Order: sequence, then C-alpha cells, then structure tokens
Amino acid sequence: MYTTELQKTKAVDGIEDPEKLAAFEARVAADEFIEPKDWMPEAYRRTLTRQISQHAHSEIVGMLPEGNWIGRAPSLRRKAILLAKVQDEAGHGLYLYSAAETLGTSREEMIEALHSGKAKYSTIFNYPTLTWADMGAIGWLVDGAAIMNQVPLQRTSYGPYARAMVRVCKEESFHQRQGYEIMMAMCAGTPEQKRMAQDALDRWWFPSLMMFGPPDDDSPNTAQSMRWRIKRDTNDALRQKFVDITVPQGEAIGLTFPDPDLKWNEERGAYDFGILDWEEFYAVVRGEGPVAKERMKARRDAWEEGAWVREAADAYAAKHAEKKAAA
Ligand code: FAQ
Repeated sequence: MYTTELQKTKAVDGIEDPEKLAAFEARVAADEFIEPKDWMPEAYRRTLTRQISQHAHSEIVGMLPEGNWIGRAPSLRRKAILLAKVQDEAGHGLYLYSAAETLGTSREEMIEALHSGKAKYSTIFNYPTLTWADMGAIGWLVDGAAIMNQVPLQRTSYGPYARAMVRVCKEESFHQRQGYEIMMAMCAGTPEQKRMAQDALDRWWFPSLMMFGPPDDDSPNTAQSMRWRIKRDTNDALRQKFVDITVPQGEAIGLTFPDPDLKWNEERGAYDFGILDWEEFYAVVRGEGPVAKERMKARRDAWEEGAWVREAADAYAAKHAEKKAAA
C-alpha cells in the first residue's frame, strides 16, 4: 500500500508510556480536544502533521487551476467572485500551516516536503481546467466534496485543526454555491453553454469521488485515525454521502452523470455507483497526473520568486528586535 515515510511508525502501543497513552485515549474517547502542549503519542503527532500539512498543500496548490481563469472570467462580476474565492483558499492554506506548526514542524520543512515530492496534495488538482464551465464544476463538486470531508473535521480531536475548520467550512460553503450557480446559469443558457457544463461534469465527476481517498479496505490510515478521532467518518462513508447529495443537484439542472452504474437503491436508501478507476488514482498520487509537473513547477517558482519577500520580512524583524533590545 502506498503511504509516506512520515507515516511509517512502529506499533504505537509498544513505544509509548502505557499510562500516558491510556489517559490520552480516554480524553479522546470523551471527545475532549487535545491541545498543542498536551502529551500525545508520537504517531498521533505524525499522523496529524501529515494530514494537516497535506491539507494545507492542497489548498495552496488548489489555487492554481482556478487562478488560470481569473484573467479570462466572462464578466467583471464573475472575475471578482473568482478572485475572492482563490484568495480564500490562500487563507485556508495559511490557517492550516499554522495549525500544523503547533505540532512542532516548521513551515519551511513542510514546504520543502511538498517541493521534494515527499508530501502529497489532493489528486484533484492535477487535472487541467479547460473551459469556464470547469470553474462551475470545481466549485460545485470539488468544494462540495471538500465540505463533506471537512464538516466532520470541525470535531476532529486536535483543537487547532478543529477550530481552523470552522471558518474554512463557512467559506467552502460559499464556494460550493458559487460553483453550482455557474452550472445553473450555463445549463439555462445556450445549447453550447449547456454542453460545456455537461462536459465539465463528465471530466470532474470521477476525480471528485477519488478526493475522498481509497476504499476503506485499502486505506492504511483510516482505522487508527478513526480510533483517535482524527477522522470522524471513513472515506467510503463520506463518498457515499457526497454522491447522495450531489446527484439530485445535477439532475435538477438537467445534467446527467457519466456513470452507467449510478442508480437509486430503494433498499439502502442511497445511490449505487460504479467502481472507480483506482489505478488512475494511484498514478496521480505518484505524481503522474495530467498537469502534475506544471503544478509543482508553479509552486517551486513561486517559492523562489518570493524569496526576497521572506528576506525583507526577516531583515525587518531583526531590525525591530535590535531596536527593542537597545531601548
Ligand atoms: N489525494 O489511508 P488513506 C480542497 C493518500 S481541500 C492525494 O485513506 P488518510 C479545498 C493518503 O494521503 C482537499 N493523496 O489516508 C479546495 C495516504 O498516503 P500517505 C484536501 C491521497 O489520510 C477546493 C494514502 O493515500 N482535503 O479541496 C488522497 O487517512 C477547491 C492512503 O489513504 C484534505 O486534505 C487524495 N485525494 O485519508 C481548494 C482533507 N486520498 O499520506 C481549492 C483532510 C488519499 O499515508 C479549490 N484530509 N491519499 O502517504 C483527509 O481527510 C484525509 O487525509 C484523506 C485521506 C481523506 C484525504
């Protein structure tokens, strides 16, 4: 199974003080938040650092597919909305890096892990945005999937992560609506606009379902993360909820889903859907996504081109500290 080095831990129970571990697990089971200075098992710290930093990277890399359309939005109003949305994603990245830093890994280390390919970011951002309708599909589906995953994370067991999620979820909810509204407008527009909306759904549907991660049986992290209440739902449970909520939304505006096996199952009270192409998912996770190289190049270039800003901020802080010490 594919998993990062960061996450390869010895049997957790064998390396920690059993009393401390039991007290920690009791707090988690009682739904108490764990805070940065509290004792925590090393594997809990590592899992959280991995998940929160990868989440932060996803927000930052996730600015690129939409950033591609800011200059080409079809009206001033659409441009202003898209600009605000992309700025929100930057904010989400910053809250999340800050939350991850409270676990003892510096921002520089996390960014270095992203740039060297050691850390991951969501597979979804390795697909290209070909038309304006993709802005609708991303807001509706990608932000919709993100909310489905992140609403439960407001009750994740680590306090700083849970609190960051509260504001993130409010903003993602606006993002989802703005995306759906673009899809509604296009579906009510000319036949060509409706065709573009359908094409965007056809291309983004399966990658959006893959955002939830591998099936539970193939998810190496889920069992422990559920036990420590880092994750509050499994990958498959969230994927199913997302399908059940999203399909009627698409049908309401005249769109069809590109899955011949998608159908309502009266007995389960849920949609059945086809098996996803997990080979494709793992290839994208390995860095072989359609625009993976461009995405990483854009991030590395931005980091290098921003060096002078970091240097100027450091010089300013040093000057300030010197003045304070002299006073
Ligand atoms: N992409 O054992 P599991 C957004 C990896 S934010 C890449 O199931 P876990 C906002 C996984 O890391 C989107 N890798 O792992 C926005 C693990 O490898 P590792 C991001 C993936 O952690 C919208 C391996 O596979 N959201 O979209 C993916 O228990 C629009 C085995 O998997 C979050 O990060 C994937 N899709 O569950 C921004 C939410 N799935 O690390 C701009 C927080 C799995 O051991 C525009 N994260 N992998 O080497 C989570 O909830 C979890 O980390 C999961 C994965 C559910 C993503």
